[in-house]
Amino acid sequence: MMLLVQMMRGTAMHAGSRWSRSVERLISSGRDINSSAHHFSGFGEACTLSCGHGDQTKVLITGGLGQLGIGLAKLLRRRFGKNNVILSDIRKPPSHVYDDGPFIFSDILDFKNLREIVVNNNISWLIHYSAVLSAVGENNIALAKEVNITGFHNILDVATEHGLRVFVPSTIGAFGPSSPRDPTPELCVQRPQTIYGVSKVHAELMGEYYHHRYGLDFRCLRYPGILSADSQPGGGTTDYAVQLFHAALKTGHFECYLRGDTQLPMMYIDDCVRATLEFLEVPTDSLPSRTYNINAMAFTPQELTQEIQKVLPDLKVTYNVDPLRQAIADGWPKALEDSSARRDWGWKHEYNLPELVQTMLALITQGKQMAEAC
Ligand code: VAH
Repeated sequence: MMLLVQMMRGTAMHAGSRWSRSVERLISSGRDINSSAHHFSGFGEACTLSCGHGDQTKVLITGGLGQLGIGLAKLLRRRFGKNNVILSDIRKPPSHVYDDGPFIFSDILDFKNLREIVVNNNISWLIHYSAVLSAVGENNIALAKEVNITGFHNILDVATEHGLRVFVPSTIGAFGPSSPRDPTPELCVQRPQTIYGVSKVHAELMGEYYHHRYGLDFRCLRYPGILSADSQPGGGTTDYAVQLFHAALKTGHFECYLRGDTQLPMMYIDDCVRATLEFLEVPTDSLPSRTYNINAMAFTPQELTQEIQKVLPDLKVTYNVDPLRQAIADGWPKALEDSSARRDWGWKHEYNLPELVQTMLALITQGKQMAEAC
């Protein structure tokens, strides 16, 4: 705890004296920040129990260098063993990624390459994180179609050919302005107005078709906006929430591209990756559905700002609305209804807004201190 206290003091000093008073207030409040930083040591015990008996789950994660891949790989490596989880992407990763476990080049648009990887590495689970997200997709529709539709078809065909368990994330973006919005039920009208949302509805429907037609073990969770401290989101509409935390600690000011009253469903990355693993471990015959909503919290930029100001009261947020991303957000759910996941496979979130704010501020502070120490 003391180390973290010094780290936060150090960051505050860097940001100017008025920030040190804010951070001092946090420290003197005696909040035990460390305990809110989630640990998966429980899987460590499971790993020594199960991995020693030749647990043959071999996982390939595509799009592994995006916001979620590295966090998911960490969790799966604790569960199945470091060398049984292969991270892949078309980009060269930072050097530490090579140290953390197997990393290979994989291009989902190259069916032959994908097939070779699956066969040569005896893959049994395929987690498909490659995607062009909402805002980037609206500015490059051809790329979004190529990656999110053609690439996805390759994934489906390789998974079916080799009898893999395949996970493809969907999103709140799979709903549109004509869907019920608060909350959005699992089964309802889906007429999204982004190429990202259209491609994800296509993925849900095609995955379920392959399940019923060929027996493919297809699984899909509709993710809310995901927040993570040590990885950047990749050009979506919910990215403001992550950017706000970094700005709060760096300069104390953030210009938000959404209106202050724009409520969106959000989730902390640890809940997201844990939900994904728990869902993937359910025996396929025990799942009544293939596609589920999962929900944790929902907030507006104003509500997030107010929660952070409880720790950093001098934080200033101004608004400069981006019409494209505001229009996208205005067509998305305000909250997801997720009772089916809670009933069918015991989904339960652990992070609400206060825990999110404590954890994000603590982890970003730690990250800055470590970067400055190098
Ligand atoms: C986006 N972060 O904003 C992604 C996500 C729920 C939204 O799919 O596009």
